[in-house]
Amino acid sequence: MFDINLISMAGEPGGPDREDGGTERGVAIKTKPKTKKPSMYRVLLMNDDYTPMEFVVSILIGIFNKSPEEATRVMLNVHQTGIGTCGIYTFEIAETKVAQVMDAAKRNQHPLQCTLEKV
Ligand code: TYC
Repeated sequence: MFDINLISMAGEPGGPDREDGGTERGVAIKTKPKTKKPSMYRVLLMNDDYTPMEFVVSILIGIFNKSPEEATRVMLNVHQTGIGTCGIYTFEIAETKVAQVMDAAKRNQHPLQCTLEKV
């Protein structure tokens, strides 16, 4: 997004009153890129009593790009506390990963639940 900022206008208060015989007239503008950080979303995995630990680890490796060691650590944290973070992403990516987890769980008939929350 670009914002057009008025700098000054010849002949106006604060403007550049030129006595050098310049012939340019009108408005001086500059464009400033307006950068806005995207909102971030935490993808959460819920514990349940039935989804096999190995399945959760495979989800964390395959969808969240974790190493086997990190995937095991995250899975055990969810298993012990009831909930845990898989990662933090922009909305579209977070939403896609939640859908991928839910789809894989459904296809394999596991009750695994995954949601997102705004950071
Ligand atoms: N609690 C499950 C078991 O004992 C393992 C598990 C871990 C399930 C994490 C879901 O998000 C989960 N088989």
